[in-house]
Amino acid sequence: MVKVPNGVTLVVGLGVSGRAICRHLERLGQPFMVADTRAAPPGLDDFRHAHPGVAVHCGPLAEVDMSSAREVVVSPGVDPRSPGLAAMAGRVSATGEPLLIGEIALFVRAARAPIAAITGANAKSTVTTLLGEMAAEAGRRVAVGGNLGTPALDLLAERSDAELFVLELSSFQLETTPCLGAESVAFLNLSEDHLDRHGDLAGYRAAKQAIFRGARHAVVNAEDPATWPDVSLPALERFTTATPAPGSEREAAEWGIAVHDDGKGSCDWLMHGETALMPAAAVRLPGRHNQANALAALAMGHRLGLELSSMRRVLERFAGLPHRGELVADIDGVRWINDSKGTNVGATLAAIAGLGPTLSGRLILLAGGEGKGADFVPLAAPLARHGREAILFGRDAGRLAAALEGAVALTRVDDLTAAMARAVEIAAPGDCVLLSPACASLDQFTDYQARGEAFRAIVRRLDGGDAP
Ligand code: UMA
Ligand code: ADP
Repeated sequence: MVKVPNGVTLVVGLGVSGRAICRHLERLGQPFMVADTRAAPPGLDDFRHAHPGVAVHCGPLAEVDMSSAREVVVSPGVDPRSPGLAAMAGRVSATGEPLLIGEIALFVRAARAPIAAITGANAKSTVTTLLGEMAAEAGRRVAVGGNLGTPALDLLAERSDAELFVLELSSFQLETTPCLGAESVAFLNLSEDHLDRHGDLAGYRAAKQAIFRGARHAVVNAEDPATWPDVSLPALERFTTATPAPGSEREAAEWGIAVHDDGKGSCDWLMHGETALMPAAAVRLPGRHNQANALAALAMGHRLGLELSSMRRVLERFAGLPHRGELVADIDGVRWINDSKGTNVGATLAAIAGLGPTLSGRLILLAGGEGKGADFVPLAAPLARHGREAILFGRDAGRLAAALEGAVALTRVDDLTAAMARAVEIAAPGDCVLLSPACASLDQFTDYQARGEAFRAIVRRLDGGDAP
């Protein structure tokens, strides 16, 4: 048994967050040691080199006696309910602070500028990036990171002059954050993901509800009650892309879409209550789901005092992040779209529903990988409406096929390369070949970026006239 000495902090995990936690504790002069459940975590030698003298335990956490630790700071990829840690859950310090926390709890303690935080099953990175760009465009010294990009604790050191932090937060980060205390938060949507960790949708939702703790303003999805807070908050606003009933007045706290005539003709506009903000078609990101994302970012930016003109400029120019609905090429009238970040059913549903109605042809869906225990049946109806064929690969291809049977033509292949070869055979002008796997990539790729890069590389070869 390895004992954490009295007053020493235990950092669990040697990944990106774990290393940021170590750097932060070092800056504070707080003694710490590290444990990682893996026998040989990647980058261990580099770590020892960067932190000589820091004790590191590799192997089961049940071998670590943490009863005297000052506190235990866990990385997001480590389940706080796992053996060895579960006993620490619910324990508090002499001053009543939980002893088992995550990186974001340390961040909240040290941050000296307001926090704007975004969570949801999907669209977090898009909305986080939009809001960060809007704040920068409005001249704010803004630092953006968290689950996306730079780990939150590194922002404190790298951007010590920041007057605003914009953080993307995952359910894993939120469930170990006792009180975020953000100036403005958004809970964008909820659909099945990470069920292998959270057990069921209720567990996933409960973890994400932590974003509301201590929040002074929140933005939620009017069409998704699961995003509404369980607690009462000082200020609550909603966004919706549903068409308002004819003649109905939009509430002042609602951000939505309505037909508006600016004197040059009438079309759909993004609205705040009864105030028209900008034509929906001027948002560069395609599809209704991205208009929802624009509304959420506008609502948060408004609360943070950003001028509408700056926010509009960003929405007019922002073309999207790689691997999220990215048009890679149009080859002989067939559009090839990389949505490799569609790693769960909700994201793939949004991609099919957003793209399907825009096609003169049909949709060819490339899907499969690690399904994380999700129910794929919701994909059947939109595929029946818009699909030519679903081409399935990877570990959960069989589960996908069982869920989609009868709704759309199905082909099972070994991998993405074979899926793309099949797509070439069946695609007709006006069609769209969409890689939106509804699954994680880890069975066949290192991550979703590698999967998206593989798709891009094959499409580029096709564009040059080669077979995949
Ligand atoms: N691991 C162990 N034992 C350990 C520590 C880690 O087996 O003791 C495993 C985990 O189970 C996981 C992997 O190692 O498979 C990485 O875990 P980690 O906690 O060390 O992860 P980090 O490298 O610190 O990266 C994390 C986020 N990853 C996860 O939450 C899994 C990164 O988000 C995030 O960018 C980074 O912190 C900085 O904050 C990635 C992610 O996939 C993009 N997030 C999930 C998502 O977006 O859906 C939540
Ligand atoms: P996250 O950071 O939450 O994973 P991203 O911005 O990276 O979110 O987008 C992930 C996926 O979500 C993409 O595949 C994208 O097509 C899909 N998506 C984008 N907007 C929405 C939305 N409003 N609702 C559901 N899915 C969406």
